[in-house]
Amino acid sequence: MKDAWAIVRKVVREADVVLEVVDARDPMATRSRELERMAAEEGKKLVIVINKADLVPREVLEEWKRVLSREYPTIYVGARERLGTRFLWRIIKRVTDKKPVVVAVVGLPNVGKSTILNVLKGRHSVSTSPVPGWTKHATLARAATWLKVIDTPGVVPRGEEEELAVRGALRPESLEDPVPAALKLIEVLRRKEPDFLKKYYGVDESDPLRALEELARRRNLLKKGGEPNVEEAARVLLRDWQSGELAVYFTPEDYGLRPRRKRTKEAARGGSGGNSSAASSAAREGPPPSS
Ligand SMILES: Nc1nc2c(ncn2[C@@H]2O[C@H](COP(=O)(O)OP(=O)(O)OP(=O)(O)O)[C@@H](O)[C@H]2O)c(=O)[nH]1
Ligand SMILES: [Mg+2]
Repeated sequence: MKDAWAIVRKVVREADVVLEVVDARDPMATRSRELERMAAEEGKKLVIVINKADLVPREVLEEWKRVLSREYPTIYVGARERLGTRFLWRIIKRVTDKKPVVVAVVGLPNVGKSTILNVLKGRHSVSTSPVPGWTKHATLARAATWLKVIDTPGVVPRGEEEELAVRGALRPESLEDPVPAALKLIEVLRRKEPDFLKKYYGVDESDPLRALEELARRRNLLKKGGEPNVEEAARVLLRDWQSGELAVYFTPEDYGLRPRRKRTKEAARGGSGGNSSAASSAAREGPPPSS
């Protein structure tokens, strides 16, 4: 959506606090430096809300919270299941004394902005969907006498199509050819969970393109002549990633970031810590770069 950035800028100007929603499975890749810069330029307080907490273990959420808190106040919630959502209220009150306060909910497509507005509103007020780019307009809701919340359309960061699809920010249908994005997704997810295709689809095939073929065959996605429809298989994969069906996630260490930890036995024994080399090699190979 071309004018999403313009809509978001206007809303950020009207707001006192900006909630930047990111996906818990990969907060680094789904944050937007551009949005963060915009909030700073407009002189607005920004809070990072890590959403979809139900898809990631609590220790990893805590690690992300610690790492991101170095830059912005950060909380994690599972908006759909109403997990930890009382922290939304608390953090808004913590960052501003202003009453009434206007809060803008911003972020990439599909991270759960509209779901968060509904949580604050206390009932279903705006529609939500696993289809990225669902919300097209800014919508204001009064969540309390002192709190107005504005939902915004997801902004698409500049970048390669494949990169965006891997972040769940592009609809697979909108890609002319979804196969390169699916191949990229396979590559990225395999770094984290080498056997995910076997685990989720029963596909045991190391070559990524052949894996898509096998997935097509298993799902009976065939073209007229009977050969596997790899484009459809690619869409299945991208859609499952966007809908949270594939619960693969990344940790700060995958980005070479070290959350401060309590002293572990290993660290006490080994001084510099047992897994620092694993962390730095993960950083070298790198999951999807952040914007
Ligand atoms: N697992 C999980 N899914 C969630 C959570 N919050 C939202 N979702 C799902 O994520 C999808 C996108 O949610 P929306 O609230 O529509 O996301 P959005 O950021 O408003 O998306 P756009 O309007 O496209 O920018 C929907 O299928 C939601 O049900 C959550 O806490 N956990
Ligand atoms: Mg929305």
